[in-house]
Amino acid sequence: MSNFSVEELAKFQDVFYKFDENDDGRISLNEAMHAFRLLGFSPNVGEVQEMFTEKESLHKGSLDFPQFIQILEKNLKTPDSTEEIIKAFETLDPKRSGYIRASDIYTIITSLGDPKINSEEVNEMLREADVKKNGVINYREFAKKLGES
Ligand SMILES: [Ca+2]
Repeated sequence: MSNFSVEELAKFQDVFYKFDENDDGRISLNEAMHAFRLLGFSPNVGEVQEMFTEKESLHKGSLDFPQFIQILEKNLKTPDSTEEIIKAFETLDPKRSGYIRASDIYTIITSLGDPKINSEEVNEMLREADVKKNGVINYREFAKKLGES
């Protein structure tokens, strides 16, 4: 049903239900926007609203968990800023050292599914970015380079 791992889904669920204060399994547009930001996603309001109208649900003006996930998935596929890419890298760098393994960067970039970048190009960029040739990359620099490409 989704491209997310079990761990990610558990985290999303956690946040979703945290915002669902009255426990009816649905959150409002405002709550949803807060939840997205908390999770490091930044869909625009229009896009989220579109989801509401598309669904024509009985519960206009609120999202259930599957809809919430659908919006996250859409945004995963179209990262719109360097900041978002950096956030994705940071999840693998809990100590905020600024460096992660090239192989992890590769996994993240290819899972973002950006059609503009193919895996060959990612490999090439990683080789260039690995200045110390130790398989570890300064991911902020790398994200900036990606944004420029
Ligand atoms: Ca609710």
